[in-house]
Amino acid sequence: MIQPIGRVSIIIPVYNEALLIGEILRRVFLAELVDGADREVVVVDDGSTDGTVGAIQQFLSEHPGHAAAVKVHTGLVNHGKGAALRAGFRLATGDIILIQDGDLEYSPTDYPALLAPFADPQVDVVYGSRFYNGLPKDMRKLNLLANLILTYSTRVLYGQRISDEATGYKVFRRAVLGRFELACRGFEFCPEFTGKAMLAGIRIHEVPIHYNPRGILEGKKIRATDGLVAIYWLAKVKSEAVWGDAKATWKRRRTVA
Ligand SMILES: Nc1nc2c(ncn2[C@@H]2O[C@H](COP(=O)(O)OP(=O)(O)O)[C@@H](O)[C@H]2O)c(=O)[nH]1
Ligand SMILES: [Mg+2]
Repeated sequence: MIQPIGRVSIIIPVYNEALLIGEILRRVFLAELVDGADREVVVVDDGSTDGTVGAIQQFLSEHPGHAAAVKVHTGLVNHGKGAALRAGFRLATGDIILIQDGDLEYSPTDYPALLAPFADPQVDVVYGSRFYNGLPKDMRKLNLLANLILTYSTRVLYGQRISDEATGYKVFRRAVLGRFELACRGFEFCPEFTGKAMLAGIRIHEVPIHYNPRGILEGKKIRATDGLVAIYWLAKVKSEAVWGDAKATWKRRRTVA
């Protein structure tokens, strides 16, 4: 059975992206989706100091036709990418949530490929994989290593073979958010979401995507320490589940005895 896709909520977390946010918004609106789908764009800024909010307003005044499809959430205090995403999810009304980073590392021309699998009602989560067809060009060695370790740790801890755990392109049915709670504030959104989705028995589908890496000088905020925090979160989510199961079994035994 083929299921039509309704609204796609594109969530864009931005922190100090004044130079790029206008261009990414332009690309987001230019991009094709899939037949029958329409888009809603939710931009979440928390405490940017470089004029990002002004750049968003400028885009909207130059493209009044898009304004009705854009929600802008701003906060004065910086809480991190995870907190921004969770704020965005609360504002989203679409059937499908698509996370779009506010830089130019990921290309909205991949939307049709990312959305097509949802025609199958069995598919709940799709990741765009940077490693599907081998190693991406120009990724820094340390980044590459961190990504490979994270993906390998996911396989070992959760038993599901995916090729790119930390990808920015994570797309899922909004209903998935009702199946587990998220507590992340920073970059640990990725391991928390992956771990909890896998524990909920959800199979993560992957499609190949394009990737154009940027460096710290170009505004990248993630650091090597975030890779360590991500591995910690993969292990934490898993161990909390194992511990929770053990406690439940112990309680059941005590009630029976
Ligand atoms: N709202 C918000 N967005 C953030 C924060 N940190 C990073 N981002 C955004 O998250 C996206 C990914 O950040 P980036 O540094 O490129 O990390 P990477 O692509 O995961 O390596 C970009 O759009 C950033 O602007 C934050 O503290 N708050
Ligand atoms: Mg990025």
